[in-house]
Formats: sequence, C-alpha cells, structure tokens
Amino acid sequence: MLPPLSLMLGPYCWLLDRPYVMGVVNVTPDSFSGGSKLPDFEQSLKKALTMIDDGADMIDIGGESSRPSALPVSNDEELQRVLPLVEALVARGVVVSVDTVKPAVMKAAIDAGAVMINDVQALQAPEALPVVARSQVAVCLMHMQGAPRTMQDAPVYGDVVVEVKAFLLARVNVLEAAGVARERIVLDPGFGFGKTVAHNLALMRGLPELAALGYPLLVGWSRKSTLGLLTGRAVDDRLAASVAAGLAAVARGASIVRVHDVRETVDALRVWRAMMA
Ligand code: HH2
Repeated sequence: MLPPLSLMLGPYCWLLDRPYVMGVVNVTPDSFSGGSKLPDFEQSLKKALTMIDDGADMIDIGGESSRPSALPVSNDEELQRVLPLVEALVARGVVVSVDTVKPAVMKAAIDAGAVMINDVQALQAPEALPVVARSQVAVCLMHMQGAPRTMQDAPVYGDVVVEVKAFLLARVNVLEAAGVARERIVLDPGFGFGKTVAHNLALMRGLPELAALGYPLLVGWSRKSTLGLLTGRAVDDRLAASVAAGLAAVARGASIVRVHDVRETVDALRVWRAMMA
C-alpha cells in the first residue's frame, strides 16, 4: 500500500487518506443537469451550505457551463455570477474551488479566497498558468479532447488511456517547470469531455494507471450522459448510477469525487469504506 497523498490548497493541507467529496454548485442557466433559470445568490448559497452540512469537503462553483450547447459567458458576467458566492462561502470557512477557464476569473477568485482552480482546459489559456503559479492554490488539470461545442461529435483515440495520461503528464511538467509544487496538483481524466461511452469505460479500467502517476485524481461522473446510456435514465434520474460510478472510481484510485448529490454520495462512501476497508 502506498502512503496517502497530501494536497496543499492555500492555507489548507489535506491528507487524502479517505475519499473527499466536492459538491457542485453551478450558477448558470444552462448547465446540463440544472434548471433553465439562473439561480439567485440566496438559492446558491443555501444549496452550498446544505452540501457542507451533508458532508461535502469543498464546494466547486461554476459560472459557465461546459456542455456543447452552452452559451459563452463574458468575464464580467462570469465574475458577477461566481464572486459573491465565493466571498460568502469563504467568509463562512468553506473550502472553495472555482470551475473556470478564464484567467481573469481565476485571479479574482483567488483574491477572494478560493483555494482551488478547477480548469477543464488544464490552464492552457494564455495567462492562466502565471495567475495560478503566482498563488498557493491547488489546481485541477482536466483532459478534454477538442472544445466543448464539438467535443462529442466524433471523438477518436488510438489508446485513450495512453493519450490522456500523456496529456496530463505534459501539463504537469509545464506546471512544475513554472514553479507549481506537485502537492498543489490534481489530475482528472475528464469523463464525457470528448469521449464516447467506450472511451469513458476504458478510462475507468485505466484509472489505476493514472493514479500511479502519483497525483490525486478527481473524477466527475455525476449525472453524465454515459450513465444515461448505461441505465436508460434521464439526467434528473441518475442518482443511483452516479453514486455507483463514484464508488467504482474510488475503488480504482480516485481521491476526490465531484458530485451534485452530496448527501447520498457521502453516505455511500461511509458505508462502503466501513465494509470494504
Ligand atoms: N464536469 C463538468 C464540469 N466541470 N470539472 C472537472 N474537474 N471534472 C469534470 O468531470 C467536470 C468539471 C460538467 O458538469 P457540470 O458542472 O454539472 O455541468 P456544466 O459544465 O454543464 O455546468
């Protein structure tokens, strides 16, 4: 058994000796699993605090959907959506991550006390890397093939595990060369981002190989379309499928699960660990 990894997130240090749960709060009108109206501040705050009461270790706030049909959002609009919530949660001692690809949003979020940047583009936007490198926050580097608008059209890989691993390792090398300590880096294979069901399942089988790179793995299976294809369930009816996928990912080496349904995930992980550990 390898010793548990640790993760530095600004002033926090997590010993990853149990699975951690990241609760998703999207302040968007068009996220794939959300409603069709922009949630207001009070609704979002209540949702995040309920997740913390239910056992979430951190909250991931998103102000721009990454689904293929999502409308692009300006810097100002995204900041207006996420910053008040970041500030309110940080003031309450909550560990906050911000899901963004925009350097300006990253900078403002870090200044407001967010301790993780979750970037589905793995800090590839110009200026994203220096913003994060200058700080002490953690960063989640996710793999995506193509761009959100077209990524699901016809994704093609030779060997999806080899290619995702090579991409993540290349990004890690760029970050470490820029001075980002390895203890601040989290990797994510990006389930559903330019991947077919077969690709996603191959990546699940290959998860131990990604974990062997020695960085904590974060996985986002919650409510995703592969679960819909496996079960025949609509997006608002994928709770059991999401919980099962989260457990399977932890069994294969994931350290952090990114979920919409915190209470059920936390309960399932507690029982599973008590019985399987
Ligand atoms: N999935 C989504 C968004 N951000 N970040 C990471 N690291 N990993 C993921 O798998 C991931 C992510 C998509 O889910 P959601 O936030 O619910 O939807 P949307 O992007 O439509 O807001």
